Amino acid sequence: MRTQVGIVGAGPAGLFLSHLLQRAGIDCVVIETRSRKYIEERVRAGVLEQESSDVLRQMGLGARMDREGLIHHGINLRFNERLHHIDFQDLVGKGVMVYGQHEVVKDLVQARLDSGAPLLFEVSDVAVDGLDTKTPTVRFTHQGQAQELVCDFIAGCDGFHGICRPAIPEGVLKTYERTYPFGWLGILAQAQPASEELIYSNHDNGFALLSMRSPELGRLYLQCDPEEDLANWPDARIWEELNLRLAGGKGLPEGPILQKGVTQMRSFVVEPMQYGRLLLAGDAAHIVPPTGAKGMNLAFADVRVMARALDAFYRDGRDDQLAAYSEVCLRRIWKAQRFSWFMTSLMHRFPDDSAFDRRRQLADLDYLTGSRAAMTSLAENYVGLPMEWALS
Ligand code: RFL
Ligand code: PHB
Repeated sequence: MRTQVGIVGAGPAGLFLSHLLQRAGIDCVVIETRSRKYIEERVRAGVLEQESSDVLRQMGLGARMDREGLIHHGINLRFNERLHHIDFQDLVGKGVMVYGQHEVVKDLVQARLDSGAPLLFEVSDVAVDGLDTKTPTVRFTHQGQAQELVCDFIAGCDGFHGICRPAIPEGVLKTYERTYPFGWLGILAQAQPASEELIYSNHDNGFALLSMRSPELGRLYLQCDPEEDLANWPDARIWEELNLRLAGGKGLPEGPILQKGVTQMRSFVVEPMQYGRLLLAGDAAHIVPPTGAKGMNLAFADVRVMARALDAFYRDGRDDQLAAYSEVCLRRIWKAQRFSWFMTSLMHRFPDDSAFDRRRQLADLDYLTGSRAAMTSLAENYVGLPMEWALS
């Protein structure tokens, strides 16, 4: 098999890239180790920056999002038993779209299959080689047949645990990493969300977040131990703790819990995000803790920069944008890393905090919610910083 761009991974990065390339008239093949059902049911992120939803809409991929997604004009921060609203619309004239990542994935998969373009599920034994040649190759097994996909470029969109990043020779990448002494216990519940907009709560018992997937379906999170055993969290304890941290102990509408899981918190970046003709994007190159709601948006931003650079290569024979791919992406990625770290540090209880640290954290929140300048900065970051397309 021969293609222009071999895309490894059908998460938000790989799927969205396939649409951007198709629109530019560039051939690509997407391969995915999991089944279609699995990726369409994997509950993860829920917030699209304004520009992420705008670009989906412009590409003709936003019809269901516009019907079923929820536009939010702000968020709430809760601490010292009080709720403070941050009005993005008033502060920066923008908002965000609350629409599940798995719904985005479903829409992108359906549109790709409808177009008849190749998207292969349940492949195995995936390997990449020839990365520093003009014909990098993806090898894999599909329906029992060994396949060789010869490409001009490979897009490594295979997430944090993928095979593309480890295929880069040792010594090329520099890794920046921070782990946090807590995780998130996330639930999906058949329960009406108690608030129209998200609530991020800093409580003495730890962080909690109220989000949603629809007016009937709540998505809620509790700060927990990173190695937390779910057996310690029967449904009644989850609701009790959510009630305490989000609503002062009472009044949170409850309902059957449909899914439960624990997520580790990590900040991670590799530099550069490219080697020869392999370009990494999304979680394959960087991870943010979810408190800033940036992961899926960063994946989209990376592949927008990549698609532009590939378009310049095929259309005008220019490779300067490809050469600058990593550097251009990383400037914005580091700002999103900073924001995600800031939100994480602001909202969680750290086990080794002194009484001084705790008072300082609450003063940070008090300052933030009392200062229009500070709220504007938060709003500007949360709705999404402008795209950067070139080095300046
Ligand atoms: P993905 O989604 O991990 O997709 C990678 C795909 O590659 C496949 N794969 C392979 N395919 C072929 N060959 C191989 N060898 C392969 N190895 C792996 C995998 O099966 C998978 O399908 O990465 P991508 O596309 O970079 O997208 C990144 C996002 O998924 C991630 O950043 C977000 O989910 C993070 N995130 C959030 N992001 C936001 O923008 N807003 C949010 O509100 C938000 N909340 C969250 C989050 C992530 C969370 N969890 C569960 C980590 C909340 C949570 C709780
Ligand atoms: C979600 O809805 O899953 C969600 C929302 C905001 C976050 C993280 C996750 O910061």
